[in-house]
Amino acid sequence: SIELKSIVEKQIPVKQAQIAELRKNHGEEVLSQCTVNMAYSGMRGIKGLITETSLLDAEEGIRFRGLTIPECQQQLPGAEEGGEPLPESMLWLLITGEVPTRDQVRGLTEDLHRRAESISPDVIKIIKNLPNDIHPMTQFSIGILALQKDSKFAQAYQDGVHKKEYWKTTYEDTLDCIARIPIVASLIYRKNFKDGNQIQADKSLDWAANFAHMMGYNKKEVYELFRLYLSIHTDHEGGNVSAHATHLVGSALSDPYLSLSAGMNGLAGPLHGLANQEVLRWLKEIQGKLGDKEVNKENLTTVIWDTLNAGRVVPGYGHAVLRKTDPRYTCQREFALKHMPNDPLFKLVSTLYEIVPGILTEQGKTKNPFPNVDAHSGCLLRHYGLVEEDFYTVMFGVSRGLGVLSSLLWDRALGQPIERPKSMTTEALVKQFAAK
Ligand code: CMX
Repeated sequence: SIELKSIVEKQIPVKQAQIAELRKNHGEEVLSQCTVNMAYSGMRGIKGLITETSLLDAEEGIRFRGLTIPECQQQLPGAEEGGEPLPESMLWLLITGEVPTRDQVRGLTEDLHRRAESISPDVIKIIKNLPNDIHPMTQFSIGILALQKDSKFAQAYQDGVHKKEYWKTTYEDTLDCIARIPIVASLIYRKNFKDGNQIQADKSLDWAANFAHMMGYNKKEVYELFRLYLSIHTDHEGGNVSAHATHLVGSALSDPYLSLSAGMNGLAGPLHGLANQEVLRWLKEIQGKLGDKEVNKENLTTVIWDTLNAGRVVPGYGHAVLRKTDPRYTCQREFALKHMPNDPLFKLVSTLYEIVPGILTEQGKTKNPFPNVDAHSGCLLRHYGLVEEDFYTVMFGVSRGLGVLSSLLWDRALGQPIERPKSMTTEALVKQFAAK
């Protein structure tokens, strides 16, 4: 929307001045140190990235522009009275740091509908022709790359645009991309798992509800679930694989489509976003093993130890930064308690929640024995008939696009440089410490 763009335009010089002041006064101060162990441990704990949209606290969980998930649920405009926030509200918050009014959100929804309309027919053709034995996440990444030919940033760069103007076409690409990825995703869904016919957008619906509609789901409760799901998966600060990959690739001035596609390839890994698919597979495996037997703590304990003793991880548990139950898990649990308390799969997920942390603690390896976002999402989707777990990470990806592209917009607005950390060889380190 024109309003959103003009707010960003006003915010940019303020933020630039704030950063200039910070760097002038504290530019040479140490933010964190990097030990040899850290270099060998996936850079865990090194503070070396700037991401403006959200911040993760190990105990408390994520804050989107300073707001916790319950605060977002209270403050961000939704579609239903007392209902879940609209992802458009979240997008506005992520980009501007401000809670939007209902009118502002309505304007943004309309803007997204308009932008979605002009999706290139070639993209639809490319997706329709993709073989179904390509994983939906790979198809999604290909779909985003197919959208790239309409990148306004790439065109502007070719035309010799001034650095100071980069953010303007990044903004256009960001909103175009967010408007169009639900079409790409729903088309993959319809083609892979349904009759293959594309369902046209319903412009009377908000972005999330319309996505559900284009996939073929039209219950009010599903709309609410999509609004919640697509709001809470947006952002998780900058160091996670999908956010970092998007930022890294974007730092080479690859346009938002190329950058997001890179992020999605990272999200497709089983230790990151694919964990939601893995959780559902694992839950079904448990159900298969237990057969008609009643689910109880004793027999589940055996199954969990079997998983660990087979050298596998318990999917949906643990986190690189969090040290408590993920609030994204908690709000999904609350949704289940409100809408589907007697669902058998929810009961299984709940019982696991009671015992997995104790078992992981007893095993003594995991730094965080508590559940993350992926432990719960599949059971909610399955309840409403969305049983195709291979598709779950695509839904995560559609949501993650909102966060990582908002960040990328600010990367360009603030003139962040190409990312290029220094790497070492083991040989060089051995030599460096040999004299000590
Ligand atoms: N089950 C079994 N073992 C686990 C575990 C789990 N859920 N979580 C961590 N561990 C193990 C690690 O594999 C590691 O073992 P090794 O020492 O043998 O290598 C050890 O505990 C220490 O790991 P950590 O420091 O606690 O965790 P990391 O920061 O290295 O990894 C994560 C974090 C999420 C990859 C890890 O907890 C994991 O594999 N979890 C299961 C997969 C999952 O749910 N991923 C989704 C995360 C959320 C998201 O990005 O979507």
